[in-house]
Amino acid sequence: MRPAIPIMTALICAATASLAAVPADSVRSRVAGYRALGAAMKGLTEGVRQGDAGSPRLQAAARDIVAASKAQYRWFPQGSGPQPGVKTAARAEIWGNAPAFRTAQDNFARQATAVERAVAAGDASALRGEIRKLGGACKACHDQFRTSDD
Ligand code: ASC
Repeated sequence: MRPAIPIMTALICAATASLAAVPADSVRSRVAGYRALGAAMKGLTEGVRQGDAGSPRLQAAARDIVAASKAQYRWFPQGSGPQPGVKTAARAEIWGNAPAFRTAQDNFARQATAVERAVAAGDASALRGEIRKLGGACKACHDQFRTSDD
């Protein structure tokens, strides 16, 4: 029964390899992630514009934004950058200057949490300030790491 372990190892390795996404799949899932994030941002900003500060709807939007800010760390696997046959707005600097991209991601994640706290506190004025800073974190990353805002 000695070969049992190497065979199992080979099967597990094969299964794991088949889970590795092709670049187009990575692009598709991050675009879907950013769409959901954009929808949550819209819900948040529209709610606040209508005078809402801490409703369950706003709490859900903030929760979605925090969830996206955590998930985004998995949205840019190696090999999912610009290349022939792949349409992506992600710039090569994401991988070429990984520490700077990580800093931008961290800034966004930290500010998403600040927004969630402000929603929990229900203070409209403080919340507006945190949302403005959150938009700044989105923009900073777009300016440096995204080809265009289409
Ligand atoms: C938003 C949103 C973005 C950012 C960006 C900031 O509300 O959907 O992509 O803010 O516009 O410049």
